[in-house]
Amino acid sequence: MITCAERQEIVVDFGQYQPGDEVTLYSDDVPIVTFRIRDFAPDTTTIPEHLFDVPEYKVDPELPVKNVVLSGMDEEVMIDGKKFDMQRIDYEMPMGQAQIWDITSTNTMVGGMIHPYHMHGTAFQVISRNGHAPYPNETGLKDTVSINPHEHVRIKVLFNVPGVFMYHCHIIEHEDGGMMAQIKVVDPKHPDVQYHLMDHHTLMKAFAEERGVSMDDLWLGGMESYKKMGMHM
Ligand SMILES: [Cu+2]
Repeated sequence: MITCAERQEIVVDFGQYQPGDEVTLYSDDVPIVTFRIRDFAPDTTTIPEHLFDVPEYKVDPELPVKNVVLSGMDEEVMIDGKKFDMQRIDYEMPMGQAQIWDITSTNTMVGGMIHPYHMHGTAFQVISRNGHAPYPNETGLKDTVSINPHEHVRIKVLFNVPGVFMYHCHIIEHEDGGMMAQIKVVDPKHPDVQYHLMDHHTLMKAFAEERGVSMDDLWLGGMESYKKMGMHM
């Protein structure tokens, strides 16, 4: 299975088809994409046995395991018990040092829900699922990994660039509803760099001006979620 935003590189062999044939890729019963076969030349390329060397990140023994808890459904989605706040840094870590992150989902409602956990600014390595080896198709570097209910997925995280980055569930209703957090990656050579974090009022004002409407008439996905939770956005 591939969850939303997960990337896969796939080679499809259309060699058994004829020009004029149509081939449709389905996800369960839903057609995703239709290929219309036209004239084509044979391609005798063979796929190499070994595709990619996964870099061996050495985990820094000084960095403890960082836990991330994805919780809730609908309006109540959160990371580590908090909804996203544009002006809050949720975690800091040094640039250039690898750390193990343990991502879990406490969500078991309606048979459970998978959260595709995504990180900006880096590519991580999946090292285990509930203590077992990851799926064969997730042994390369990734930026999104599926988290099943009550599962603990351990990943090795290493940032090579300083800055402020997001980590979040990649289901759009969940990220809009606040299942997002921010990490500040600190370059040990320049630990005092300050970042200006955008505030919601400035953002909404700019949107309103761009669209030529009053701020009261603006609506952004996710705002209702914050309101229903009794939070100011
Ligand atoms: Cu989610």
